[in-house]
Amino acid sequence: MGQHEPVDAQKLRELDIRHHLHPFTTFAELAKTGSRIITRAEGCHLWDAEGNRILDGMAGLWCVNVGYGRERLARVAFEQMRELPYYNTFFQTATPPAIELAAELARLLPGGIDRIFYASSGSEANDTIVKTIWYYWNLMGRPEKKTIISRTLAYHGVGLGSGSLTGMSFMHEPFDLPLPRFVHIGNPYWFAEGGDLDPEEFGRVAAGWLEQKILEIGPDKVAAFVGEPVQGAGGVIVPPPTYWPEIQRICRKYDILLVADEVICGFGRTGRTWGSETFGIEPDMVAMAKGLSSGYQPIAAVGIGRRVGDVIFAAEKEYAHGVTYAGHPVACRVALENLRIMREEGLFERASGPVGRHFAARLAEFRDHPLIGEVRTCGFLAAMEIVEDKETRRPYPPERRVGFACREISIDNGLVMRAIRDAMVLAPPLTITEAEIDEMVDKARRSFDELARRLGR
Ligand code: PXG
Repeated sequence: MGQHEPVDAQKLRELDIRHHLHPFTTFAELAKTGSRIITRAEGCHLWDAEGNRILDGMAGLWCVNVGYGRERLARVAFEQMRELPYYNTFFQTATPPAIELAAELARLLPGGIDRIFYASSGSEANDTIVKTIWYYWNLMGRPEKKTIISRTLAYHGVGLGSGSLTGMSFMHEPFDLPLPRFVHIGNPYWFAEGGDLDPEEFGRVAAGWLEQKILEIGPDKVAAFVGEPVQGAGGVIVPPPTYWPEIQRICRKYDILLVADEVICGFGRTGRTWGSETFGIEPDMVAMAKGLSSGYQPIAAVGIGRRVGDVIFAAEKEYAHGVTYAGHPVACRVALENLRIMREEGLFERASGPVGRHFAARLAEFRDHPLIGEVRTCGFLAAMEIVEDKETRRPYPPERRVGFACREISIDNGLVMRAIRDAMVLAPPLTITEAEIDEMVDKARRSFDELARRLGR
């Protein structure tokens, strides 16, 4: 690996603290610790500036579905940059990659979702969805039907609209969000909220909160319900199987649009191409990003089904929305090649095959660990809940930050796990092998054991 220049990590850390504001970071805390600087990656592993080799249990930020180091993606980006590095899709122009990717997504998407609008991030995709929902009801002559319902602990992005859909109070309070007309209901988090109900019953109860909220606001005022099939950043909240069919029924009953945020679940994460397929959701619109390009290029998209698509397509009116990089030819070319790799290697379904079963079975071993109150998996998504009391599912007080401590121990052990509250989360590249899953489980076990020792358990 002689082509890799050594980096002066200390110097970089100083510059980083001085000039670089990181997302979702307490700057004063970072100034004390400094950043871990990641310099290269291959397959499912990262290397930091000190030369440590780390298994990436999070596929970057839930996005590097085909793994790192794909020459083919680098090559198509290089070739597209040489041929046509940029042209826009405004003013009645288009480029071949933008058209071809739209057609490919229309082919892949479920249930008649066949029109694609591009963006550069999941947040922009969800802002597009918010505006398109409102535009649709305006075109339908129902301008009062505008309230959008999403859920607490939902993550839909950071824009003014997408950030309002998001249901995290720590992201709302500093920025005076949510905007008016955004309303949140509880989420189907059985482990934390289910009490004595069995998961199936709790799933129906949690879906019932949607109906209650619709009736409280008035069905004539409710425009849409937006949800992630599995809530990712909220803590890999896997809904009971009774939840989504009931949500679907309620949306139909009250004539409310149903939107699936597939930014994490899309492109094979749950063991089918779409989370909507895994959970039997028939959305009117979907948001896509992350796995669309496996993170090799910043690209996102909105898929629009017939109900909304036919109306906005037929309107004798400009759809006055879109960004400079919508349908960026390099990003679209890379996404197309990424989808080709996923198809050739069976990655859309890999999480529901033998390797996915190995992932679920090995992680299930942690149910016997003294710290772990629940292990839940869905495809290549997993959460392991650290609790103070396994019987009552009682968590540690948040100020003890045991999840954060576990994450630090884990990285030192050579595994990136994400801590969401005290749920330790995994979402590895879909290319992970059985041997790498074993490596992941060994490193996670050492981390849990070390944490247990520190907690005196
Ligand atoms: N929808 C979902 C379901 C997401 O998970 C977004 C939209 C927004 O995408 P952009 O590209 O604007 O970030 C996301 C993003 C975390 C974490 O800490 C999760 C995300 C982003 C950053 C951090 O788990 N998800």
